[in-house]
Amino acid sequence: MKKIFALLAIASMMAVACGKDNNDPKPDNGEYVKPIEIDGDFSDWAKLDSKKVAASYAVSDEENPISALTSVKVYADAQYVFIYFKFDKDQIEIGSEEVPFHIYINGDNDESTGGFDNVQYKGSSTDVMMEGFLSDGTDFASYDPSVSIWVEPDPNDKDANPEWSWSQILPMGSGVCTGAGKDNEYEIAFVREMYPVDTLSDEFTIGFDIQLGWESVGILPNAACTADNASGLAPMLKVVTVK
Ligand SMILES: [Ca+2]
Ligand SMILES: [Ca+2]
Repeated sequence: MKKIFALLAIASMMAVACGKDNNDPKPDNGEYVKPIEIDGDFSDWAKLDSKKVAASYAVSDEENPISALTSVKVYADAQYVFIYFKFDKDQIEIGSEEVPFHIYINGDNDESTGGFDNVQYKGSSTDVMMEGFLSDGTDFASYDPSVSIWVEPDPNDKDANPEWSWSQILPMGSGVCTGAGKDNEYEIAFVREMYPVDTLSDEFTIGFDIQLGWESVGILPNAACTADNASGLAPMLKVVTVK
């Protein structure tokens, strides 16, 4: 009996110790603890339950030459959408120019709303697009993008671009996101409450691109370029909110 108590005591001590190391976003007192700090230290990502993190990895650059974005991870909780990505340092020089980065969100998980379908992602039904910079031209900058919603292009308007038809809701610098980078990695926290159309669904899909000179040089998710899919389009990444 004594032995059992001793084992139970050790087990409970271990549970306490594990709990402390676990970076648990829901401590016992119910207070919200941000699971990811936007500080350019990416070790906090390793502490998340990988089953709850959506991830996408680029196909090889032989399969798809738009290859500057190599991997992305997304973790969404009730307050934030956290994004982590890695880029190819040989293609992206943070210190030499401004580096645009876009986030595309099908925030209602509804294929009948939004647009940008089959432009960069298969059937994306994108409702919201964020456009900002990772670099100010000399160093990493905090990503604080403008936010736009998709508007159906007017078929009677000769100047309308059916592939790029956005209406800006928030200007750059509104505080919708914060970001920090180091070497070839970057992390972003997007304030969920600032999503501009209704509320962001618990399940949504998302895609990303990194640009140079306003041309996409990396897109995720992506797929191999084939005869049937010359542009190497893939569906956007599905994210399920952790509650
Ligand atoms: Ca961090
Ligand atoms: Ca949609």
